[in-house]
Amino acid sequence: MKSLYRLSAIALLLTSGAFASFINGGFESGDLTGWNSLGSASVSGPVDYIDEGAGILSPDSGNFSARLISQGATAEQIATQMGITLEELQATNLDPDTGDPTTATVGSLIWQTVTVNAGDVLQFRWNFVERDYMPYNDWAFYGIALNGDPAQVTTFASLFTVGPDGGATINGWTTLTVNIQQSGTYTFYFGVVNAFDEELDSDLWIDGAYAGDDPPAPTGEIPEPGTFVLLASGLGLLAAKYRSRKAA
Ligand SMILES: [Ca+2]
Ligand SMILES: [Ca+2]
Ligand SMILES: [Ca+2]
Repeated sequence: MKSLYRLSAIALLLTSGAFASFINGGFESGDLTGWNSLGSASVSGPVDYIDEGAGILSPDSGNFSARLISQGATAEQIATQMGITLEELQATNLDPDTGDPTTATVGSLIWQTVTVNAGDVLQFRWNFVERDYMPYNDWAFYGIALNGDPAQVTTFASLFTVGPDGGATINGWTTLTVNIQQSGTYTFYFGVVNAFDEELDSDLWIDGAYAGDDPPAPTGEIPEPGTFVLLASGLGLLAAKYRSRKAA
């Protein structure tokens, strides 16, 4: 009886095309197995940024991390993949002086669809390497889409905060945790884009992607930046959208 139940549970997972946690969330297959990608996204061992004055960056755990370079796909392709407009993507990174959205040119994106229960968390380790200077405010973001809806996109690293002056800066490995308040099939996106031009690329490294109720304890010296509560604000946004549509 138990095995029958298990079999039907597996069949259900196979039909929905989503799994209860990330496949290859630590990228230790040495490739992007389980992930989809757009642009210059791959899996990497240590990278030498010494020529740019930033040092060597090594994978957070194991031998590999995902390395996304802000090249290869247009910002429009990236926004469309997440179900949002280019303008909405650009509005996730406001100019620190003027408050205007930042023009995005090219970048890369990875994503995976996972079934998540209420009370679970999305957790991942990120490391942003900025290799430009202001006003070329390259940025990294994650997106969360529930049941195929447009993604709610949040910027978690920008050149302005990591290293606004000339030369490259490695932010350091950091944990980001998101509380999931509603059960469903989620697509989680991680991306990085160039701002204004396509000259000096910034990189986003991702490792340890986890979705479930027992996340590994954060490691490293940098404290986690806080826990983001998703759907409360997401639903608020949706409601606001419907309201404005009705008014228009
Ligand atoms: Ca790894
Ligand atoms: Ca810089
Ligand atoms: Ca750049």
